[in-house]
Amino acid sequence: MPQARLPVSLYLTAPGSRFWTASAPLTLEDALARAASLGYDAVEIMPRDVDDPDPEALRAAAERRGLRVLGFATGFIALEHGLTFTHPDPDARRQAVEMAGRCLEAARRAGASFVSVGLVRGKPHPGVLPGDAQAHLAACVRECGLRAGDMGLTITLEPGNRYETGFVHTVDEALALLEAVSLPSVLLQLDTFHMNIEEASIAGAIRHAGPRLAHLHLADSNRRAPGWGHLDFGPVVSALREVGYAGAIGLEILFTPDFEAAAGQGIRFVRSLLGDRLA
Ligand code: LER
Ligand code: MN
Repeated sequence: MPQARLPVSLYLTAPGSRFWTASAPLTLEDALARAASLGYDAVEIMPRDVDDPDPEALRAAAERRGLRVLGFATGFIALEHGLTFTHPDPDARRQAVEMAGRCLEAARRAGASFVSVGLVRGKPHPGVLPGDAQAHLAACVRECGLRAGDMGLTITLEPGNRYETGFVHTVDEALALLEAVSLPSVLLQLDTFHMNIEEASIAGAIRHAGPRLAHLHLADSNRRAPGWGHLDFGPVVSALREVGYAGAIGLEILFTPDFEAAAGQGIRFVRSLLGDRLA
């Protein structure tokens, strides 16, 4: 039985977001229309805030164009509110988890299947011992994982580069956290841009993730569209096939020189590399 068509999603940030891969100055409606016309199957969203954009309105706008909303990101909790899972103040950590819970609810209402945990992990704080920070992080991710499980959603933990987050830079570190959290609703999300900085081998990291790999972000070495940097994606594809990856390919890229050119390069590259199916 051939695998269903490999979905390709485009990572969008809500207008006004402070996230550095912020979509070009397009309205979300415009970005959805262009993504659909370029042949994307789905989008992921970094909201500007809880319920911004409105989840039902986002779902309707996406579905009108034949797009699925695949996932939400929680980075806004850190970027817009300064709340993180490793904050020294227990009340700030509790608020961060509450906001992640509201992001899960928004994702459910938008028809998404996962919520990613990246920047909300935070950065080391002088008043927090490393061991305590790890314990706080595991406790917060576990609470989010329990809520996600109750809603039929997945928390995807994405190792990030050391310049953006202070914790969980590699697959090894992410697997240790998954082990500590030990919930089927908490899985891995990998990103070739981050792996190029932090891993000894991108293909090796994908193989190491194996069946825990729930989602993949693709970008080249310079976070531009794949094919516009120096990464060799051949070994990445081989590793995805070896682990039987059956998720989507998410293009999380800088929209340079402009949205159309970058997003167009992204989907053309993925389809030329993978065709319609990974298997
Ligand atoms: C988000 O998917 C990402 O890759 C990071 O830059 C922020 O968490
Ligand atoms: Mn990513």
